[in-house]
Amino acid sequence: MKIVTAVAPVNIAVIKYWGKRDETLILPINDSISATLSLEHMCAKTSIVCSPDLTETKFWLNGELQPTDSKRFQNCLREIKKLVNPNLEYLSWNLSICSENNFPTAAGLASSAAGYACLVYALAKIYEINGNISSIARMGSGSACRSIFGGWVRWQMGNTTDGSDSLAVQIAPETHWPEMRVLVLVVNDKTKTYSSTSGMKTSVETSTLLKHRAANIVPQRTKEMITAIKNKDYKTFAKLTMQDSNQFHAVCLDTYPPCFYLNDTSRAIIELIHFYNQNKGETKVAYTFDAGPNACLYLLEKDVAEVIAMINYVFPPTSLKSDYFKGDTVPSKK
Ligand code: 2P0
Repeated sequence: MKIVTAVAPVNIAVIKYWGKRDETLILPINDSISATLSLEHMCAKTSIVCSPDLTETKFWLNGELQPTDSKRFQNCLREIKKLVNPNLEYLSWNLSICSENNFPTAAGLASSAAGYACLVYALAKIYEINGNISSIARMGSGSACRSIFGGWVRWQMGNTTDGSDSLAVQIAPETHWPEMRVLVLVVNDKTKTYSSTSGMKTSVETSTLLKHRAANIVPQRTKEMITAIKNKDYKTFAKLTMQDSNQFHAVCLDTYPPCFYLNDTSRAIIELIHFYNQNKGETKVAYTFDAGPNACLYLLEKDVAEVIAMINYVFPPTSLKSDYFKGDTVPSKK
């Protein structure tokens, strides 16, 4: 019998992935960049048992049995098995896979990113595979390829049709910008109304803004973001992060029918951050929102206490779930 347990944190994109050119292989229409959070807070944890005594492969997520015939799960398993030494005696044994998230699942908090990164990493450990497994994690969920690495990570869209060059690379390690922090403000921890997968499919089919973004905006913005991260240039990093979040949500509005991920509280947070930065006379906080109303704030350690105090003042604990406020360090340990 073989047993492996792995942990993978979520990643929060500062240049957003939105739109696929290949739905099956999960190939994106643009590059994206994110930071992987540290292991203490928002993580998926996956344990895998591989044994000749198991009569079938089973997969539990947060205590609920999941179908193992899903295309994404099967694609990951198949691609991992392609890399396994065919003489490995336990290659044909069944698996018992148990995965848990320590934060709300499918609430627009990158749970599938952590989940598939963790699953693929644990499978690679069980089968003793080395090398860049991010392109396999990508087949589980696009953003999962970025959680394979700690620190600052770029998902290169690649240009092949087989997806072999669509993988994640580390821009800078977790030690690079130790003052950086992420605050996650949970506005709503319910499952989101429109899944990212179907939302981005409709965007690709209907949004002309998305085409303009992928062709004319993201390539240059990606270069500028990499330079800002490498130089630890917070002001430029923050502006690009907020602009990219806003353009992603503009694409969601340009989608027909539109996807509304932000709510009134999200918009109030955006206004508050701009008001705060303006009053401080410099950029202190950057917001970014994924496919849900929850805000992720990137800021430097020295500003965390004042920003938390301000948020608690403007949004008293009854309006935001303050018990979910997380102070997290990025970049992280892997
Ligand atoms: C991102 N998001 O870059 C963007 C920003 C949501 C908004 O990656 O269909 O769950 O599994 O590839 O990875 C969410 O997309 O979608 C996402 P699939 P995924 O973080």
